[in-house]
Formats: sequence, structure tokens, C-alpha cells
Amino acid sequence: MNSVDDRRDRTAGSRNGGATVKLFIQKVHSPQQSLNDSLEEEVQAFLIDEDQLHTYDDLTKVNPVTPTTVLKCLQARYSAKVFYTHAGCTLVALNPFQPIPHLYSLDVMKEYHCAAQPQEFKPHIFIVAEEAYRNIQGQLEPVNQSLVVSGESGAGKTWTSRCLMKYYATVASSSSVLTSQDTVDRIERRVLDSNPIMEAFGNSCTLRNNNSSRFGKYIQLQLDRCQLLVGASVQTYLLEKTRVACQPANERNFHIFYQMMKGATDEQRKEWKMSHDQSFVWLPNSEKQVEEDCFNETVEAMVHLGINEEKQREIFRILAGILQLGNVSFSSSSNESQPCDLNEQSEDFSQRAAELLCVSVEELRTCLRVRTLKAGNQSVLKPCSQAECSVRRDCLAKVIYAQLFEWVVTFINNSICAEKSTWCNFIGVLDVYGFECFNINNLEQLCINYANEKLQQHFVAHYLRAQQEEYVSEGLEWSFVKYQDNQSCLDLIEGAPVSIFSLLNEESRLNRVSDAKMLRVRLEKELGDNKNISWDKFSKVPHFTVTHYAGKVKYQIEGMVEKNKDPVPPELISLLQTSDCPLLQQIFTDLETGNPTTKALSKVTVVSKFKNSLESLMRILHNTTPHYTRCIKPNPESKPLTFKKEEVIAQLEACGIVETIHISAAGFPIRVPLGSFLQRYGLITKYRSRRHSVDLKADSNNELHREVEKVLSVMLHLSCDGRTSMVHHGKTKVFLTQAMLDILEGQRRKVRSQSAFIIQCCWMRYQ
Ligand code: AOV
Ligand code: MG
Repeated sequence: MNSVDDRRDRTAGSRNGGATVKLFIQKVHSPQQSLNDSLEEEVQAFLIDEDQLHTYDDLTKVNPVTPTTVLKCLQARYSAKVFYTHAGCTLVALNPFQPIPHLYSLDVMKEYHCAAQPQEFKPHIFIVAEEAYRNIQGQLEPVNQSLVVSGESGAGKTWTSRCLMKYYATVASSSSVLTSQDTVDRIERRVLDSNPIMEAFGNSCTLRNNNSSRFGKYIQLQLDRCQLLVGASVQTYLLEKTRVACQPANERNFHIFYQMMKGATDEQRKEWKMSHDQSFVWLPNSEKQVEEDCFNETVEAMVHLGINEEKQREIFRILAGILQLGNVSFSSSSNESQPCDLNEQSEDFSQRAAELLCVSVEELRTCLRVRTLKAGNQSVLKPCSQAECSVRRDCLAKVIYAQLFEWVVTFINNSICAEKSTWCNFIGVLDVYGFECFNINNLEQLCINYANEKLQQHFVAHYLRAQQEEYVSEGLEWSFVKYQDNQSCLDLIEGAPVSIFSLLNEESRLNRVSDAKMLRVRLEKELGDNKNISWDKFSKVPHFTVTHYAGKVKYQIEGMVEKNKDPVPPELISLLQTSDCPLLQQIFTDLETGNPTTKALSKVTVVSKFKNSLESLMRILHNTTPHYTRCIKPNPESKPLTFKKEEVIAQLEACGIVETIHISAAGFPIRVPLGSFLQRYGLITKYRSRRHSVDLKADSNNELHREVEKVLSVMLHLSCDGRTSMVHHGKTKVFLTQAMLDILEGQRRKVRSQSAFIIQCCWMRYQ
């Protein structure tokens, strides 16, 4: 096969579920690629050899394949500092938690990019990257690609996504970057620079990860006809905006605030009305040294993306205003008809906040402490309780931050997105939050886990179901493996007519304070039949437990409806619209002031918005060829080279790897079109390819089938016990286990070396 054919074959394979991709590739790195000529030995070598576990490049080749052997294999590889392993169509990436010199260097990129068959190289994220890149390149009708990176918090998703982006910014660059140290320029630079900005605004130091992404993102890298990177666009999902005003114990606010505090010049501090010794309630754990606290890098990236100095000043003033706002506290007034009191310090902080946000300080103080009730044409002012004032303050900070984040993302998009006419294909990189299960879980976790259910369904639909359908259409029985279909869990969460989401929306629509106990009763009555939901009736706190594909999660009902409504008092929006800050004016101009009407509310609740954005993401994913990378966190402490089995197995189960391995191993992971099969293995029965092409004209299908059958019967005979379970002759393809492929390859090598020997003898005789 020449290299062009190789490429076609590979691309077609990945489109059909990825199996043929591995056909002539997996073999090369397999530990079974011994030089032994004996078929017996080859079969023996296929059985697990504990000393050689680290050499298994594909988990589906570990034999027998069980969660235990797979775990051992990964552990052995991790100890040997091998961090990537294939698992059928998925790549498993173990987080080394330490820099690995040279693993991602320019030279390594070059090697994978220039290789005729990158899959022959050691498993690497660059194989996935290159495969997606070539898939577009080699297709007659190009198909967009998606790289789905998943895993739990701290597993390495964002790191991997950045790595993928760097790869494309390098190999798909118009400049001759592969020979230059200066890897990126112009658009490539801007695309990469979008990362530090988005991470500064959207990432935070949590208990699980010092650089935890608090939003999901799907970035589309736009390629032109010549496969060059000409632009990109970013779609973000569900920023955890509550963090601005409320940071979980021992966690921090978004990086950008700490960057400002640590990196500000005296002049900037003055402008932001911060003294050197000022502390901020909303900036806990400032003393913690976090690598990401580099203000200069963020500002530099902003400059590259075209955020001019004036806009930067506006942004930082707004952020400083938020911090000042966080220091404002309220105390109950002695007179109930009067608004809450502000002590002297809070007077001062609110003054500074108002100045930084460019709004009237009196109006700010009023908005925070007094509610305007509308009755017909009349407005009635009602002082808020101390707790309500704090909620309003937090709400103001959250809405400003969320809108600012959106503005930043829009700006980035305007700066890096190419004109539609200039690009024709894209490679999408999806980096979303992994499955979450904490001691207390609420709406945020429900949304995050729902997103993971959706992605799992996509994975199942695309890979496992496609595999099943292919078996059936090829006349194979699909009885050897059962896969978990998570449709009933999705029905429970988002289905129609009744689901958790629909009941939450209904409750949110009612103009009353929600009662968690009543809602639990309602949920039980309406959804009690679904096997994925359960209750502990004796629990004091009302909750429900959902059985997700990745495990059970207990969700607290209290607070869910309020979070779903996510109400913003209209007075606060009106206040921000009066700001003299051009940026605030801009970001709040279009925001609706009044409370949404009851009818419209169901469309704007948090779950409705999230569901809509996820559905549009799923539509995009369905129209692309997906490539899955599962990042695994080898230990919860983020320690280098520490492998904790229990942690890893839980993650392998949670991301469906165990199931994927079962499917790939229990089935026939290698499928070869009949013609290709004969081209490669026909020589085993002395079948000549010249005759092949001539005779095929006459009776192509029957001829093909007959010849394939001949090869297979020779092979089955050779494999002694005639293991028919290792191979299946389908209507258009031959389906093989890895073991059978190894036997075939071994036999092919043997026949070839014999014929080479004969030729050599003949040649010598004629000398
Ligand atoms: P996440 O994106 O999966 O978590 P990150 O990508 O932020 O996790 O990775 C966590 C940390 O692990 C990084 O900051 C790096 O220090 C380290 N790391 C990850 N991959 C590698 C690698 N290949 N080589 C070296 N170090 C690595 V979250 O966003 O919390 O779900 O919300
Ligand atoms: Mg992340």
C-alpha cells in the first residue's frame, strides 16, 4: 500500500468507528510483535506477561482484559513514565503531575506530524491530533473533527486542550514553524493567547486543582483549504459565577483578582483605590503561591488580542469595584421601616465601589438595601432584611462578573474568528468539567453531571452503537457484550413531559418561595417510576439520589429552585445601565431590565439555558468525527508519579473506559474490507494480487468471499484449535480479534521471508 492509500484507509476507518485505523498499525508497537516465527509462541505471547505490562500500548490487547489487568497495565506504564495508552478508539492520558521534558517539544510534534503512519509511534496526544488533522485532509468530502477531552477535576483536560491547540498552531501554521523556535505568530499567536485570558477570568484554585476551569469550553480551530489555521471560535458553558461572591472553604476566587493584587503597579493600586495592606473578603487564600498568578502574561495576551489600554483600564476598574463591593457589610436597622445600616467602613467601601463602577453612590446604597415593588402603575419601596441586602450585593457582583466574562469571550471571538469565506473545516476541542460528586451537591453538580451524561450518550451512540449496528449489518451476532444505555437517566433529568428539569422550571415559574419538602414529594410522585432516582425518606434534609452512568449522586433540593431562577433584581440592572463606564454601559444595555414574564421564564432558567446550549453542542458533535481522550488523575493529592489504584479504577469506570475495553476486547476490534484483507494476506495462500484484479471483474463478490475463506481456513487450521471465535467473515469485511491479527501478521512475515529466501537462492544460482 502506498502512503496515499494508507491515509485513505485510515480515514475511512476512523469514520466507521475507528477500527480499521489500527489494522496495520497497532501491530508495530505491540509487545506481541516478537520476532518469533512460531505461531504457538505468538499466541502465547499474547497472554499477559506481568513483566512486560508497561509495553502494552493498547489496553484492549491486554489478555485477559479485566479492570484488574488494565489497572495493572496502567500502573506499570505510569511507573515506567509512559503516560499515554490507547483503549480501543479512546486515548487514556495519565497526569504525570510534573513537567516531562521533551514529551511535547517541537521535535516530537514534527515527528508525529511528518510520520507516514503516526500510529506506529508510541501512544501520544499528538496521534489523536494528527489523526483528526489527516481525517480532514484525506477525505474527498471533508468531515469536521471533534476532540473530546474528559476526566475529573485536575485530571489534565485543560492541559491537554492547550497541548492540542499548540500542536495545530504549529503544524497548521503558514510560517515554516517546524524549523523555527518561534512557533507561533499572527493568528496562531492570538488563538493561543485566548487561553491565558480565559483561564485568568474563568479558572480558580480549588481543593482539587490549582488551576481548575470553572466553565466549559468548545473551541473550533478553523482551517482553510490548505489545512492552515486561519482562525478559531470559542463557545463557553456555565461559568460558576457564584465563586465571585462566595468561595468554598480553602478555595479561591478567580485567578484574575489575585493576578491584579500581585501584579499591580503603585499607580494601578491608586487607580483601583487599593492600599497595599488592604484585604478583601472575597479574596481568601491570597497568600497561596499559584503558578497561574501572572498578571503580565494576561495583560500581554490582552494586548495581542487587541484589548487596548483604555478597555483594559475599564476592565480592571470594574474588577476592583467588585472587590470593594465584597467588603460592604450590612447591619439591621433599629427601625424596621428603615434600610439596613452601613458602618463607617462599609460607607467607605461602597463609596469606592461606586466610583470604580462609575455609578452614583447614593443609588448604589439604595439599590443594595431597598426593594422596589411594582403594583400596577405604582411603585412601593420596601427595605430589605440584612440577609436580603447581602444577597443583593452578591447578585450585583455575580451579574457584573458574568457579563464581563461574556464580553471577554465575545471580544476574543471577534479577534480570532476568521471570515466564513476563508475557512472550510474545523477541528473542535471540547474541555468540559468532569463528573462531580461532593458531600453536598446542588444545581451546579446536576448540570455538570447532566452534561457528562450527554457526552457519555454521544460516546455510546457514536462508538458502541455504531459497532453493534455494523456487526448486525455484517451478519454477526451481537450477544457477547452488553453496554449501558443511559437514556433512562437522561429522560429522568431532561425528558418530556415530566423530568427533574421540567419540575424545577415549573416550580421556578410560581411566584413563591419554594418549599424543598414539597418539591421532594412532587418529584417522588411524578418521577418515582424511573429506576435512576431514589430517596432516603428518613433523611432530615430533602434530597434525591440520581444513579448516573458514573455512579450515584445525592442532590440537596434546598436552594435548587432559587438557583434555577437566578433572579437579578431589576433595580441593579437599571443602576448599571446608568454607569458612566462605557464598558458597563455596553454590557448592560441589552440586558432586559424587568423581571421576565412568567411565560418567558421557562426559557431563561438556568437549566433551560444550559439544556439549550448543550443541545446545540451535541448537534455540532453529531456532525463531526469524534476522538476521545480520557484524562485520569492518578492520585487526589496531585503528587508526581503516585498511582492510587482505587482512584484510577473509579475514574476508568466513571468515564466508561472499562466498558469500552470490554466492548473492544469482547468484540472484534479490527475490521478489514475484504479487498484490503486479500491484498495483505492473500499471499498466505499463494494468492496473487494480479489474478485478483482480473477475476474480480467477472464475479467480484463471490470471488472475494471464496478467496477470503481460503485464507481464513488456512489460518484457522494453523491456529490449531480452529478458534472461530477469533475471526468472523462478514458481508463486506473481515472482523478480527487482535490475537488473530497477530497470527495473520506472523504468518505473512513468515511467507514473505520464505519467498525472499527463495528469490535469493534463485538469484545466487544464476550468478
Ligand atoms: P482539568 O482541566 O482536568 O481539571 P488541568 O488540565 O488543569 O486539569 O491539570 C491539572 C494540573 O495537572 C495542571 O495544572 C498541570 O500542572 C498538571 N498536568 C496535567 N497534564 C499534564 C501533563 N501532560 N504534563 C505535565 N503536567 C500535567 V478542572 O478544569 O479542575 O476539571 O475544573
Ligand atoms: Mg480544566
